[in-house]
Amino acid sequence: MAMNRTLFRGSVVTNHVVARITSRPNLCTRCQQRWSSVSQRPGSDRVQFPGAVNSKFTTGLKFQRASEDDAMPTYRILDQEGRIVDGAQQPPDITDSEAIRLYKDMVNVSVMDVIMFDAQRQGRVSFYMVSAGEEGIAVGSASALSLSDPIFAQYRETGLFQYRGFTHDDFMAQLFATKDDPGLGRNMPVHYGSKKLNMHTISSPLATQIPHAAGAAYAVKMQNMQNPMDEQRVVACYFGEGAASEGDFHAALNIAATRSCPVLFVCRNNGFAISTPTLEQYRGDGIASRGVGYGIDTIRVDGNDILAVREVTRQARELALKDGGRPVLIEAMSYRVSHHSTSDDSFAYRAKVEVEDWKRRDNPITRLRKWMEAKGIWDDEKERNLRADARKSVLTAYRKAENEKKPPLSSLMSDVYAEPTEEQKEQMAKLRSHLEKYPDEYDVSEFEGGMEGLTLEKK
Ligand SMILES: Cc1ncc(C[n+]2csc(CCOP(=O)(O)OP(=O)(O)O)c2C)c(N)n1
Ligand SMILES: [Mg+2]
Repeated sequence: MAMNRTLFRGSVVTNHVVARITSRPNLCTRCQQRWSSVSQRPGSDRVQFPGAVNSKFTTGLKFQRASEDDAMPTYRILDQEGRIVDGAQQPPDITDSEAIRLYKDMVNVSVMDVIMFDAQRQGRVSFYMVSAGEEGIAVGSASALSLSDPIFAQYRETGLFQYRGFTHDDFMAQLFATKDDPGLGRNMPVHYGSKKLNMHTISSPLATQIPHAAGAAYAVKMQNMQNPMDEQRVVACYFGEGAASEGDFHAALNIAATRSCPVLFVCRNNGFAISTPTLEQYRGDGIASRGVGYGIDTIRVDGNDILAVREVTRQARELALKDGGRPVLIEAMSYRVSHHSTSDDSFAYRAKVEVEDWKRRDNPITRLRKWMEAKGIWDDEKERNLRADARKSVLTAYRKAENEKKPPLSSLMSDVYAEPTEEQKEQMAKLRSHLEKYPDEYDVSEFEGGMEGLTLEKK
């Protein structure tokens, strides 16, 4: 019998196939007015305190206990075997070619991840983080966004970049910190960004992107209002459940809710914040319950089911644009199959058998593959070709980037002040004389322009 309940840490998968986005209670318009005066009417059955305008009076003294409530259900379309769970529902709204595209993007991410994880082990790059097990969340949600929707990501959403059109050359330029890296090698590997693709650069301090996204969504709301004939945009913001423990998460959700900002908060709940399992991170019902707490329309989805993630994101985007805008929270349940990063050995804090079990039992890539095979649009030969092509493309870009020049030496100090300061000029002069004094110790030829690249000029 097919398993229809998968235990994510702290939640249960159900076969509910209606994308039931848990909506905030229907407040009357008067209650939503900022300056409305609330007074208690004689005989009213509910509280009219300004802080809880729709609460019924009760004589029963009962503490609300989260542990007694059912966990929010987890929406899915496919089961672990890639079969449609509920045949009575509309079939997935996706063309064969789009499904194949999603599949190819997930495989490309996973092939690159394996190569780059090994590259770090060989000392070719300093650091790397894989998305193993979570490729479906990034690729599936990206496919339901508009290319013009600004994205604020964490670091385990490589599939977003892949789907939007980041090439293997783009990935490698950042990973090897070449002259073609728009960040000029100032960030750690995997901190991608792309102005062209409307993707803000990833930042290491956890959760900082969440208030940024709420603020950007407020700006986008204004633009949507001022230019109603233009394509209406939303902001998409990604983070892990661990990042949701930061104060920034709470501030961002509250401001987005109170200012009705069109932003999709997409939380990847993969069971861990490095070595801290979710059981030790919180006691509530995942991250989804927090969305409801902030009055935000919220849904939980099976992150290993890419078709479900795509459908939920599509509907969430529509909802976020309704009535001038509002935030929506999506909690995508998954499991972090790999170590946290190349700096981590997860078998120090979790059993290998648990990881092997997840790998064998459930995976967004194999799930979609099974669905496509049953439809007759995928087979072993296509699979072999896809993997061979992906590997070849990654390795070609890898070799090219490895031999590429580094950013010019001046990038050590450029972009700090509009005009170079006297102090900066002095430091550059000192650096120049040091390099000239010890030419055998420093190979400046690997930096673009060599010694010429030391000139600190106004752009
Ligand atoms: C403010 C801050 N605190 C701590 C860290 C160290 N740190 C990096 S990743 C991470 C875990 C984040 O977990 P989660 O948000 O669930 O993302 P996941 O790695 O599971 O994808 C921690 C604690 C950090 N980068 N920034
Ligand atoms: Mg996590």
